[in-house]
Amino acid sequence: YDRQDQRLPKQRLLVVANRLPVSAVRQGKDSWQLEISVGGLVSALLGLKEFDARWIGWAGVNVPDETGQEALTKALAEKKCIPVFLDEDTVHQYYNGYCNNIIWPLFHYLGLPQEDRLSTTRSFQSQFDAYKKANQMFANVVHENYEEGDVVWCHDYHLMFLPRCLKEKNSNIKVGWFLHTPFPSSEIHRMLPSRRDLLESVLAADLVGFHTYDYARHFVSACTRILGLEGTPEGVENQGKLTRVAAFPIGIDSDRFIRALELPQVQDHIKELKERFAGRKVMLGVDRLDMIKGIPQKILAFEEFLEENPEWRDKVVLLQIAVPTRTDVPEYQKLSSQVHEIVGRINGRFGTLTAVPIHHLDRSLDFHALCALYAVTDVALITSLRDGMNLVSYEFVACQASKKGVLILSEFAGAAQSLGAGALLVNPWNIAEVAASISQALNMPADEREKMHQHNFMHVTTHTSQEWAATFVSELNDTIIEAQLRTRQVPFLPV
Ligand code: ADQ
Repeated sequence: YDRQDQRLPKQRLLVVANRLPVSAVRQGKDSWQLEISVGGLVSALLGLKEFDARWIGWAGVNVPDETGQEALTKALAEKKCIPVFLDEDTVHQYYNGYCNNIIWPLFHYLGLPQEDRLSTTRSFQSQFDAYKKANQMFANVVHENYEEGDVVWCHDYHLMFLPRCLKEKNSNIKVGWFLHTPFPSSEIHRMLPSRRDLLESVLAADLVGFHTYDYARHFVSACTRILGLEGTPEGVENQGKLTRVAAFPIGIDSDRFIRALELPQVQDHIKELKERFAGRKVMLGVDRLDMIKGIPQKILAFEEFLEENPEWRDKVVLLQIAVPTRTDVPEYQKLSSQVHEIVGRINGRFGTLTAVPIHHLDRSLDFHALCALYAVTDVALITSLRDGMNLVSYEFVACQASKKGVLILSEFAGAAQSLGAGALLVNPWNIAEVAASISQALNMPADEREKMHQHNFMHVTTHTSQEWAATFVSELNDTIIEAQLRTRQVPFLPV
């Protein structure tokens, strides 16, 4: 397949992810309103001009009736999206259960649920069954839409079973799988009751990708130790088949952020924010409200900083924007109350009649408001306890061309590997160390800030989401060519 030849039709790419990049709201019996949400993955794929990409995934709504399903399928087709319809019980057991309550915390080193061992063990099995069933439903939709020559790119921990489901029915399908979270040490992965099944299923893919070299290494050693397979510098060998394993660090569409800063409404917003916080340094945290983001630890470190540096108390403000997610899960409700309580205590302690040290917002900001906030920030504070990559750090850097603020970044975020040399790296569990870094960041001389910013800006603007997606898909294509060469190798070898 020669992708350079303009006369050939574009190669089709089927992107399979748990959620479609669309929010669907039912307007009537057979009418739907759709809105595309432009996240990192969507803009990455928009940049892949040489492929004809379509999405397969769940639309995030329960549509039990056939009329509704038909209408939604038709509406989504215009956006090149193909829905997988999951019923409520499957969503509960597969998505809330196995994905978010088991794999997500475990892959972020937060352990497995352990309230009641026996009932947990039983529910593990039923949730794992639902997980496999859901993955099979995704596979069915892929098979229905697959055309020879298509490349299938599966995303994330929700779909670890998918490569196997796809290959079982058609071994010629070219399958890649990419994990957006960390892949933990094999010592952590081996706690999972379904540890073998998941590894074997992922290995059915032709190419397996992670954000960092460390995650790739953990995956290979899990395959070596748990499955007894051979790891090679290229990947994992399993019964004569090589699954390529490599690191593909994601990026952002940096131009989209840089261009947004020029817009009049963003400029107005920047002006307002500057006036609002005149005379104070602005520190910023932007996270989904999730235990992995280390929000309580971050706020406690800020409190320690204020305690030890009274001269800064009325000269700095921390804006923490935490969009709530998974609000029906009790642990997330607990986290929300905990954060509110700490913020209230600190504001009560250090606030005055006219100003408080922490502004905490429980909501999402629109893209332009977010860009303006990034642009006026002096210090970004990212203290994830674990994070696959962390795109907020990249977005902050992209918006800092004039301010050249400081990035304080957790060493447990994947981004520490790419932006580490241009950031103050911290262990988020070490509150005193984070507090000291806040002080260092606020007092950093301009030339040092400039040097660190340049390093990061160069990285963020050259390692973009488009480049990430293009590299992954091109490597997936090469893998396939190599696999074909291997099968043909013997007859073609000169004697
Ligand atoms: P997330 O855990 O969601 O992604 P992150 O990479 O930081 O984490 O991306 C969050 C996105 O949501 C950013 O684009 C950010 O702008 C946006 N966002 C967060 N809070 C917001 C708010 N309050 N208002 C508006 N927008 C907000 C997962 C992994 C990461 C990995 C990505 C991509 O957990 O580690 O980097 O996938 O692979």
